[in-house]
Amino acid sequence: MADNPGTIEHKVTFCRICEPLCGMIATVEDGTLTALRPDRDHPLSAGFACQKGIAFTEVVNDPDRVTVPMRRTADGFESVSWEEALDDIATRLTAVMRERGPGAIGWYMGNPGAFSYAHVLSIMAFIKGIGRGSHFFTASSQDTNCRLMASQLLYGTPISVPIPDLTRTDLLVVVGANPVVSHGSFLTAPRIKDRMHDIVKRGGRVVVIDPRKTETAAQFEWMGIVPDTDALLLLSLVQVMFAEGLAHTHAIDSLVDGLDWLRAQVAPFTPEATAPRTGVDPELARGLARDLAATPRAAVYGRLGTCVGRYGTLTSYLLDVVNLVAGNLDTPGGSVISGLGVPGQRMVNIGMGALLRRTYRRKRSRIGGFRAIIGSEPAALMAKEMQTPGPRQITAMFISAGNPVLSVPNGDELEAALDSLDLSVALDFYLTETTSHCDYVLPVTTMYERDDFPLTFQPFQATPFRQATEAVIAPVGQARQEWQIVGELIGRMSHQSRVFAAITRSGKALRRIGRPFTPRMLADGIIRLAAGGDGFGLRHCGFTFERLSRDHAHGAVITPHLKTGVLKEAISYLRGRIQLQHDDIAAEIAMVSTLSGPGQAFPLRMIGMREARSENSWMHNAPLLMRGDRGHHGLMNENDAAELDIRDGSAVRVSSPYGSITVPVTLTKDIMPGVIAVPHGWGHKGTGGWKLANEAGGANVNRLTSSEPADVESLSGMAWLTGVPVRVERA
Ligand SMILES: Nc1nc2c(c(=O)[nH]1)N[C@H]1C(S)=C(S)[C@@H](COP(=O)(O)OP(=O)(O)OC[C@H]3O[C@@H](n4cnc5c(=O)[nH]c(N)nc54)[C@H](O)[C@@H]3O)O[C@H]1N2
Ligand SMILES: Nc1nc2c(c(=O)[nH]1)N[C@H]1C(S)=C(S)[C@@H](COP(=O)(O)OP(=O)(O)OC[C@H]3O[C@@H](n4cnc5c(=O)[nH]c(N)nc54)[C@H](O)[C@@H]3O)O[C@H]1N2
Ligand code: SF4
Ligand SMILES: [Mo]
Repeated sequence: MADNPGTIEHKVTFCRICEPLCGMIATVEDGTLTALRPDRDHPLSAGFACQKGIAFTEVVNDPDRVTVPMRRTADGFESVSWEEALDDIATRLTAVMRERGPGAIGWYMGNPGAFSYAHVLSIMAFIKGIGRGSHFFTASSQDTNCRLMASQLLYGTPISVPIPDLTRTDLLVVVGANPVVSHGSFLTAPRIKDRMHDIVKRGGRVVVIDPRKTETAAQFEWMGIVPDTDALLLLSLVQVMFAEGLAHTHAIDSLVDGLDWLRAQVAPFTPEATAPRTGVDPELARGLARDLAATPRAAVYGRLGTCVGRYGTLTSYLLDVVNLVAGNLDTPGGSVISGLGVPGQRMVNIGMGALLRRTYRRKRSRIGGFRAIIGSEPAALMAKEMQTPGPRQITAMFISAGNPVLSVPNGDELEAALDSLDLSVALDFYLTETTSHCDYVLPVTTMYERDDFPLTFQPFQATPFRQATEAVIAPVGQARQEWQIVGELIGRMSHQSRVFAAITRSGKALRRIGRPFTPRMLADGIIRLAAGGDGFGLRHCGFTFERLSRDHAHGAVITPHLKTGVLKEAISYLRGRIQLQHDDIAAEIAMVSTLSGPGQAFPLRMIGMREARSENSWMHNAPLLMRGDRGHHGLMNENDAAELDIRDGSAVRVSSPYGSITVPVTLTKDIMPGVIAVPHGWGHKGTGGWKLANEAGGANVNRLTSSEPADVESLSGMAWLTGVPVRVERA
């Protein structure tokens, strides 16, 4: 990076805080990032960026940022050299491996990890190299694993996930998502709010099913629902379609196995039968089922609110089933599984799916016996995996890009567990509630200090699109990229595993012929093989990593619309048909049908709430985002509050069977009675770390959620974060 003194440069790049990946122009003065503004020439975000994206300059230049390796001592952290830190970590890790085996080692990768291809790929290599029995956790068990599991059941592979064809649909039903605030998830669609308004402009509708009249629901049509009852409503929608002869049976008969089984399963769930529990008027439910089946271009889209209840896999499965039975799967304006467009996609899916299904069957968590989704275990059980003695007890733990003390159920338990480890290492740029418990905090680069290609999000783009970027500034201080840190450890431990030895050998061989050995080779390979790529020379002018970042800096649209009629390619089962019938699904349906309302002791239900100026737990130290009297507060129905003699703005004590917190509440009509919404990611106390965040106060809502195996969703290991029974009292 040539950063000549006195120069001001404007570099084209993109934001990687959340999923739309908005185009950005970075102003770099003398090698320092001084401003970020939205890129008007980005084909999709076209001059839009949100407050978080703009405020990221303050994260890069944050005086509280960790920019040198830190080691924990009896009285706080001290800086150490990279050599000293890496040597000591490798030595201690080797000792753990020798004495206790790979099963004593664990890694948790948090949400921002998914935005860096190199981070993901290097950890996968590391875990593989540590060997069988090691533990791998990600934020996905608080987020997406049930969605992946539903896909594994239906299509045979967790990686075939349908998205709504946003740009062509005429009826979009949004279930448990708040895209006006979240900017879309499992759906990469810059300016998503505008795209939803386009639907209305072309004469269509957007219906939002949510316990709260959210910022999204307020702009479109709101249908209130009792938390954690979506599965019942969706069963009713399918029941109506079958009972009223609206099901597109003829069209889908050749696509699926188990249609009669499904019909029998849903038969008891008439809208009248489920209404007392969902709170949805039976006529409204019937109307919605009819509209979905009759509108040629309609799609149901579910997100976090449908994943973090107790029936996440069933709910995700039913979302697809509604689309399928209504004739809206794999159709223009419907719900579409769009792959990367690599040659032999079906064969790739058959192979990958078989492998992942086998891992699912074979790998079980030590605590609770949960199966592994894409090789990952339930993070809700991480603390118990550290504290329960026996073979495979975790005694050495790595945490990259995560703040599980705030993001995982029962943060208190996790804090204690982290303190009990023989070795704990964080890869982060802040001293947080989590990292401040670690023996080492290794400083990493922010997104603007690394090259990138958003590999994870490619199949979820509403408009197929490619963009890659180079780093816009050099690493701040001594920060290093995650893959470089992992690489250093692998190099130091090459005698400990065959995988590490092979990686080290390949690295040396490549360097000898003058080629750098980096994960970029893999990302480049995928770009070249995928739609729009150069096919390794077969397609003249096709994309490579370098051509994308150099010649298409603002990004390139590949096709204006999603490809449809491609369902078969997405299916991993050899029969090439969707499998509807599963004993596990039947068992979940039986369970949800006995679902009871809240009891006397905990009469309310708690849900989550995302905020425009937060990103989970990690942007509360940016002054731009903390202006005004910004603080943590819950949201409560004003009638519920009146009964409890609670006034607007007053502090309340919220208690669940698992813990309690105190938080001020705002009163509103715009939430279902019996429901309280509390944002997560607050309650900062990163010792010696982010000062502004610590001063902001608030409480860790995950002191109210459960880390008991019985409360973890059985099929996919999802944490239970919504519909949690609580009691609210004046504080
Ligand atoms: N500004 C901002 N943007 C973000 C984030 C952030 O923290 N701040 N986080 C990012 C991350 S990590 C993610 S995963 C995405 C999430 O993206 P979204 O899923 O779009 O965002 P949420 O706000 O979590 O939306 C969940 C909605 O489900 C509702 N809900 C809760 N329980 C239920 C239920 O039982 N049934 C139904 N039908 N609805 C329910 C909630 O009221 C809420 O409106 O957002 C991303 N974007
Ligand atoms: N009650 C409740 N709990 C929830 C949720 C909820 O809705 N309700 N949402 C859940 C969801 S969807 C998610 S995704 C999780 C998120 O949970 P986590 O991923 O565990 O936590 P984050 O708050 O996203 O913390 C991200 C950390 O990564 C660091 N970081 C940022 N960028 C980088 C980077 O490039 N590299 C590295 N190494 N570090 C970086 C930040 O400093 C921060 O410490 O929370 C979950 N928890
Ligand atoms: S919406 Fe997300 S990707 Fe876009 S600027 Fe904001 S934080 Fe960045
Ligand atoms: Mo998430």
